[in-house]
Amino acid sequence: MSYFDNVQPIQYEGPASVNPLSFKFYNPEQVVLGKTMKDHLRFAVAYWHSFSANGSDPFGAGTNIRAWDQYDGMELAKARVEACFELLNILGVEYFAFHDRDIAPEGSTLQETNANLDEIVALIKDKMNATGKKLLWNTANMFTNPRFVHGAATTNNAEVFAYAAAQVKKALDHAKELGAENYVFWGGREGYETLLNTDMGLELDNLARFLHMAVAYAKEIGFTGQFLIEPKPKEPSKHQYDFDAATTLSFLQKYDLLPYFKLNLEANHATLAGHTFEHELRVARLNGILGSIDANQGDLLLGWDTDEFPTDLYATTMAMYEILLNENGIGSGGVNFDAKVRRTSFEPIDVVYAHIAGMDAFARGLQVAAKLIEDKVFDNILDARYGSFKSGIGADIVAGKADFKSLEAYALANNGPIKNQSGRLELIKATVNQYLTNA
Ligand code: XLS
Ligand code: NI
Ligand code: NI
Repeated sequence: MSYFDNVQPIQYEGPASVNPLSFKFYNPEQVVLGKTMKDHLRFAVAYWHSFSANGSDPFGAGTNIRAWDQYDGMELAKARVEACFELLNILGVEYFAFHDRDIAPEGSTLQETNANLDEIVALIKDKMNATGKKLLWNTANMFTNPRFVHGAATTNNAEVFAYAAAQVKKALDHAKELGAENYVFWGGREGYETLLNTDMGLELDNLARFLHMAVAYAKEIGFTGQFLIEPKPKEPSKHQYDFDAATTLSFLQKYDLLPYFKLNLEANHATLAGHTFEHELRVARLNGILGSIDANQGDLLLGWDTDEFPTDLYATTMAMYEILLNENGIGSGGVNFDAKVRRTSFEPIDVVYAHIAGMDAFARGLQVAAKLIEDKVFDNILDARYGSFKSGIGADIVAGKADFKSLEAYALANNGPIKNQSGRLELIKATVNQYLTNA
């Protein structure tokens, strides 16, 4: 049976096509800067948004019409696996990502829960073998169940810490079993509501202990996928410890975890933290920890994680620019659609349209970013803007040949007024617009 209206695999038809079930920009085998689009982008479908969510919001019930909802329990879990592989086939997407609790229902004991998981993981493994689809990453959901009310690795309750460890241990076994290329830690409840009852020092030390245990266990079982931390400043926690890329970087450094972790950066989390997505990608890239991305976008008028499908070409261009400049591009990571259809887009076909929209937005962003790089647009801007550090006193500063005394002597000897150059911001923005429309 088909969960997506018997839609046939989507083909590239080019920007002029009026067929809504076609790619306008995503042409998987097209080579851009020496690599196919498919290999640059490594798209992934997120299980939780596309197969587990029902379209509910805090004020209203689910609206999504999904044929798998005729089942429940393990039958529902199995139907979702079918639906997932059907969608991957329709979209020509090679990767998917899931939380443990997305794929199988919890039982009444941890033993039962794990048995449910094992059964579905075996089914997923068969599907992967039959289709060649791959797991970009898996993760443990340690935020939905009420036991995590005070956190998981940063809880005040040691029993919860132990339970969380057991959960991640199992998730790592499954990561290994399915050949996951990464494993993600997103700490939705790893934060606090008020310092009045919080031992921040202990909580952060415990988080580091927990992550070191994960590193040790992965080594023990021979799981070689990349560990990723996904920063987010808030929601559901009021203050989340992995606030943004820079905060997470300093945490990793302090606790000697930097060799084992990179970041999974999400567009909407960046904006919640008061940054652009490209800011987060730049911070990660400059520090060698850009691992993967969760592709979505927020809404400027809303202050929460709306997880909309990414359609803003300006944003996807700037994101792809950072990824193209990253050593080895997105590497073992990918462009994971951590995005959901709006509550008003409740038909199954909307899930297909939404992914096409996101894939085309990233493909177009890739094309424009590649052209900006080929034409050295930003290189030229930076060369001109920072030219003062190429010769004279600037070159001495960069070479480490200057100190306060030599700089004071220089400043005293140059009595004329200092001249600055225009930043030419409007001209630069107009140039980017030209590339967006013509590249
Ligand atoms: C929530 C996060 C979550 C992670 C995986 O805001 O984006 O979905 O990607 O736990
Ligand atoms: Ni995410
Ligand atoms: Ni998110």
